[in-house]
Amino acid sequence: MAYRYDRAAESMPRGKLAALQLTRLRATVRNAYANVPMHRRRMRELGLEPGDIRSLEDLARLPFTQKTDLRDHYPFGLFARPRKDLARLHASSGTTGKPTVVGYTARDLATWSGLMARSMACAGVRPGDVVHNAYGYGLFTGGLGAHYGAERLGATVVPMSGGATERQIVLIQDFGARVLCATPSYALAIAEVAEREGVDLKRSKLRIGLFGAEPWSEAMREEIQKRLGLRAVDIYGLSEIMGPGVACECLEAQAGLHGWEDHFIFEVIDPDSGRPVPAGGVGELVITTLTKEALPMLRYRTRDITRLSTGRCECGRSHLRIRRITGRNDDMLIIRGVNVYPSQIEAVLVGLPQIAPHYQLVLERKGSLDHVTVEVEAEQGVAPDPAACARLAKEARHHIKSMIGITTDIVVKQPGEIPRSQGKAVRVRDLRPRPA
Ligand code: DLL
Repeated sequence: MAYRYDRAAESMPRGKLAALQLTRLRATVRNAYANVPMHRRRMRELGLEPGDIRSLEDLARLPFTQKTDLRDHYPFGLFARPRKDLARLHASSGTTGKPTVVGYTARDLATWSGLMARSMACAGVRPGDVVHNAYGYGLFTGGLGAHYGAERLGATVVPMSGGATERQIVLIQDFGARVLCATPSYALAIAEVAEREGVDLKRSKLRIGLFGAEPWSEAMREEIQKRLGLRAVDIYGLSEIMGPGVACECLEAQAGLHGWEDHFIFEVIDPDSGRPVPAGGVGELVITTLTKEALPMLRYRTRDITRLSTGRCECGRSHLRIRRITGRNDDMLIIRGVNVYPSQIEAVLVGLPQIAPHYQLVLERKGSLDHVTVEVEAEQGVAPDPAACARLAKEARHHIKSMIGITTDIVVKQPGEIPRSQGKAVRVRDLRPRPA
């Protein structure tokens, strides 16, 4: 039977889980109300007091929290503990304005490494494994999150961070890594550099990849598995809630991310109306923390689009599953009325022969209309002559049109011309004029 990090918690009967959630939700609301003026003010405006939260259904009465709230209370305004009680700060850079700052007490850090260890074990990582950690170290939660989780699990961590790809490939082989932690786009970049150098990582000891921090598709999963010879497992998280390890797929099913319901409550809402969608419906993921001390979050709107399923998983875990995140409702592109996520275009491109899985979407305004150019790369070995490129472009254009319904221009670049990521890939270059 597969190694289980915390059997009692992971297989807890759902009734018991719900009772635990309610106790913890009430404590979280009390903490937020007593210690965070914004939460107290908002609850009072709705005529709510902590004692009004008597059942899990009452959660829906609480106001949402958004990323802008963190920015508006920069840097420490939403913390429920004095600054001197914080053991660590992380921050995520936004595209505009101030970063989002998050803080942890020592107990929060212990909870996080415990959940990361649980996630890793769920993905098939075992005590004693060598874990090659190529998530960026620093203010980004990926590096340190995976690091302490792997240590807590009893694995041996190689704290690589991103970049210096040739060196990563040497150390993966020399240290006998069984596990690779990276963004999916960086995992592909590693595969590509290895192939170029004549190294077959399929013959290394790598067996498991823990990939997350950006949207990716099933097609991308297959591609990475094929090229690195490992099982690619999806892991999810966000700094505002904790960091990586909020949810993780199990190795047994690789079919949706078990969201750790003893520490979080997951809801899916209609992003326009804010109302819950019917069970199993697609919408925006909203998360409430249940055990965070320093930064309790009430109904945080993640902007991530997905759906939940509560059906029993073959691995035996009782916690619900978050289906693959298809994109964010704020990176959703609306192109001539069609809602498009970059990951949909990726899924089409990855399926086309002779096109490498690296791409960028360039958005421009031509007249009053949005115009999309998809820059793709020919695979190694495809003739660089204009006729071959034109053929590939025509094919990609046709498939994007027929599968997604939008008209695009395709520019076929030569291998290596699309910038490679060492962390989260930049998929969209938006050159449209900003509204005044
Ligand atoms: O990306 C935490 C993380 C690190 C997760 C390493 C997994 C692995 P942030 O930088 O705050 O935190 O970005 C959070 O990244 O709201 C999603 O939009 C996206 N994201 C994270 N994991 C996934 C995933 C980290 N598995 C934002 N699939 C989230 C799709 C993901 N998108």
